[in-house]
Amino acid sequence: MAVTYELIKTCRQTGARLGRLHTPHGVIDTPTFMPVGTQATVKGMSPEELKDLGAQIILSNTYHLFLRPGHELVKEAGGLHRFMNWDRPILTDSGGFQVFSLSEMRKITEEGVAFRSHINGDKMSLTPESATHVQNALGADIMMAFDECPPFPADYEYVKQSTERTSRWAERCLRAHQRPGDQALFGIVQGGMHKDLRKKSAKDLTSLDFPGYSIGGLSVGEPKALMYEVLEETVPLLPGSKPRYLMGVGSPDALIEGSIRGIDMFDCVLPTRIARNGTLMTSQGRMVVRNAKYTGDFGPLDPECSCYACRSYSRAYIRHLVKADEMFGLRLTTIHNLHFLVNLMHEVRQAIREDRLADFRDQFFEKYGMAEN
Ligand code: PRF
Ligand code: ZN
Repeated sequence: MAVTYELIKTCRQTGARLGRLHTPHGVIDTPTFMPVGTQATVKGMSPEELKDLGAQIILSNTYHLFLRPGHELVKEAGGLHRFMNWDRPILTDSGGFQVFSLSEMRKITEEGVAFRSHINGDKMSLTPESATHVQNALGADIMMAFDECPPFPADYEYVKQSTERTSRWAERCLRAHQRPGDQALFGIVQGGMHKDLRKKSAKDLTSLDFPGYSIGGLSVGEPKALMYEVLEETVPLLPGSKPRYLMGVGSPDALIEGSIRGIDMFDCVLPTRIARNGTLMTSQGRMVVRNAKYTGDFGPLDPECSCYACRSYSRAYIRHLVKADEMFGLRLTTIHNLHFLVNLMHEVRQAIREDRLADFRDQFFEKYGMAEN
């Protein structure tokens, strides 16, 4: 078996799950946050730095690696792990989301998606079969079924057609999968914000018996309260013996609220993206280090943080680097934000272990402030 989920315990205060994912490249403690390495690199970070801050798994993208440098080249290099020198677990997304957010002139049919490359305009296509084969060539420990993430808002009839097509695609992905022995293929539940469509999607996918389930189609512009509502309706439809992955969600508040609702895995570009414009996640909430008030501030980014940046450099210095567009500044802010989320999940797991995740949430929000939107 490529990936097995071991449930250690559930939090008596919240029902959140403490577990372990066993993969060919090692164990992942869950709930976990996965840093995003879209183009076979987490922007600015070496694999050693990622390990030092505690990352146990990273995510990469089929869409990007398919377009450049091509999955055949990655396969020739010995697979994605060898190509990028990361020997811990990797998860690849299927391209079913990126093709909709990045490419132009995409056309969706029962067969798959035809689109133009956002890099050079070339005509390309991805189908359930080709997205699966590209991921087989990349060789990640966990791969995703090819899906469509409907926009928000979208009308009911469109979401219904789309969700049913995603179920048919999921079955084709399973049939095309060439390495079930060492790569786990997760199904993706869609259904927009509609309870009955989520139900149908979960039923279709669980009947196909995937080794894990993702929840897609959330964090697409809907209010957070609605996302939590849909989560509460969807998670109970998934088997307790399999891992659950909430795709594209990575704000600190959503990591805690998602864990409370039974999610085991999260990913998001948020920490790395905002780091590159000088925004930090800290125990006291978001902080914009470019702000003039930090000009002569020789304290660390976050007094409660033990990351490399906070141990060694001041707000004043990092502010200077970021304002001067120095690469090292972006590396330090990225290290800090990733450490912050990886460490947050460590604290979430400890709170589950001790049956006090609801208390932890309250304490966290008291300092961090209430979540945006
Ligand atoms: N599908 C896939 N990847 C995703 C999503 C999805 O719905 C989302 C939605 N937030 C993020 N990444 N394949
Ligand atoms: Zn720090």
